[in-house]
Amino acid sequence: MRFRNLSRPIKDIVALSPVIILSVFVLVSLGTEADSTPVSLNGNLSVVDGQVVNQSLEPASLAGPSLFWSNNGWEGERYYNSQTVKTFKTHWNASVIRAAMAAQGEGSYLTHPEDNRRKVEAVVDAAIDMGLYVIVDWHSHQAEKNIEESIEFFSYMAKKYGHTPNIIYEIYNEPLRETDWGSVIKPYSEKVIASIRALDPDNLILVGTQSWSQDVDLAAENPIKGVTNIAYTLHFYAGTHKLALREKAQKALDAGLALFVSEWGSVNANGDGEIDRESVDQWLRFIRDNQLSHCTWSVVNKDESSAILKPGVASLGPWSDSELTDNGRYMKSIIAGWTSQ
Ligand code: IDC
Repeated sequence: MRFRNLSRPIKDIVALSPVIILSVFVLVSLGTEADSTPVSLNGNLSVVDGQVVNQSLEPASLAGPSLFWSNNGWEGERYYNSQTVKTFKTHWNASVIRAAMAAQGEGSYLTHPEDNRRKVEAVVDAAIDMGLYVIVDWHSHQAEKNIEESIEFFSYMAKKYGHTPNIIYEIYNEPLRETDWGSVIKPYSEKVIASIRALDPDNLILVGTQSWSQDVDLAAENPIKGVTNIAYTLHFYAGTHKLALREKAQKALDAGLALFVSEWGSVNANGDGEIDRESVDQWLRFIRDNQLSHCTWSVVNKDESSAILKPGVASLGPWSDSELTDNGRYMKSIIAGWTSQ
């Protein structure tokens, strides 16, 4: 009745307003759905009571691939770009990607810092653009020998990317078996962590553990104190590492350590050999039960069974299943089926 004095077009609009409001609501929610990314859903990661959690303090369980060593001239460097990140986001449903920046060997950061850093930055920029978490990993087995370079690299990354929720620092891929946790790895880690924390107060930092990131029990007995949002890396290769390593990991979890599986393989520890599906199943159950995150080795077309691409595959993705190795198809099914929370 009150509409009687309004002109006809206005009356039509008023009469249709519930429909208009509903349509706008549907469009906005569709838009939000389409725009949602692992990072928009989970936000800042932190560590609470030995668990990596998202912004709502729910356990965050990410899954994705690890790139191969980034050395100049090695097989893996060509995957350090946005096309690769896009492929993993769009076709593999990955929530995280790991850049294994070579800090050892020919053509690594030690001799070619800018080249290697630029490759990592291309991956980080793409991950930020697409809403993925990204691990920047100091891929070395002897990081304590080059602590100055490590501090230089992580300070640069923290300054440039520390304000984003995306970045995760992995400060030491895999110390060797004889590299002592208490007297070598822990002091190295404390110094690198301090340099990151001076520029980035809160993003997640992953700390490598003795014996190729397996002796998490040693770290649990003597953990790093006085810094927040630290998790320790647990690496396994399903063909080689089985129940004994899970028992060690369980001990560390029981002691309150937060763990992060930043690298694992379905094959043997040398990156080659048969896929061990039974062992992978047991490991994935462990990861699921403890709501850990994981990245699988590796994005490369090298002739080894842990490579996800067949030798000779030149494209940077998206890849057809026939371009993937057996391990590649297997890892795709695992990652694509994982949900981040
Ligand atoms: C391996 C690669 C292999 C390369 C070798 C060089 O698969 O092609 O020749 O590095 O050292 C790790 C390491 C990772 C290894 C991988 C398989 O983090 O760098 O990659 N692995 O051996 N830890 C356990 C296994």
